[in-house]
Amino acid sequence: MKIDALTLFPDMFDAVMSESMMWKAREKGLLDFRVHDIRDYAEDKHRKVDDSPYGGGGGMLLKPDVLVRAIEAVKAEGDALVILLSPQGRVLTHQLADELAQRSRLLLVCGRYEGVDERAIELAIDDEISIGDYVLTGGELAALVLIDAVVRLIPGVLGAEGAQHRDSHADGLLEGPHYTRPPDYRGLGVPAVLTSGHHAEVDRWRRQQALKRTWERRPELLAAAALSEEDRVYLEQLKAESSD
Ligand code: 4H4
Repeated sequence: MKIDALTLFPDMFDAVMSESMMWKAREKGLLDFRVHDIRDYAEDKHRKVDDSPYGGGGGMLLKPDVLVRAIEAVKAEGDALVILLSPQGRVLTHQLADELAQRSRLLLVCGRYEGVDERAIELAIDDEISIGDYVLTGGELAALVLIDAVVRLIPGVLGAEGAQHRDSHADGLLEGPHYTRPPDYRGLGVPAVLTSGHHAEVDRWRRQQALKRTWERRPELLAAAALSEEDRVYLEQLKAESSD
């Protein structure tokens, strides 16, 4: 997969894109990542990339001509799905990350200031994606979140094949509790089923814990989750117990 990032702050990507998972993905040839500085596409002598909004209101916007020129230059190297990171986008979910992981090339446009001139969006943006309903100072952190969530789903990037597809949210549920050594920590033990050696019982317990935690913390996820009849029976038991 190729991912290009268009940004005014290319240095922001260095540390994260050189850390273990990303570095291994790049070394394995599973990820080709490149950063491009939007300012390189400003043609005036002051390399101006922003300007004040028509109609007033303060703040600055990314100029359409500079941004479209930058996007078209990067796309000239190969077609890509052009994504603007912005609060106006549809919110990133596991399912959306999984869809993006199937793509051969993504071009991530990192907004700055108060946003982007609408004509650049109309002419050159394919999709707007938000990482959540809050406003950041720039789209770079959002782009890094999206890259992390997508790249880890590329087959071969993470060790245990397929493990990431059993992650929290992968099946529409939150994950339940996890435990590791020591067996007793400050008087707190480990659920006996986890040391029983009964793998089927462990799987059942983990599924029930995931259902319980999802019901308690994010009940709205249950409507879209793929639930078995056994899952539904367990949830009914939970609801009955809670109303006692
Ligand atoms: C864009 C800030 C638009 C404000 C921006 C506006 C996010 C997010 C984000 C820098 C850019 C901000 N990007 N998910 N959340 N004027 N980006 O906040 O439309 O409010 O991805 S505005």
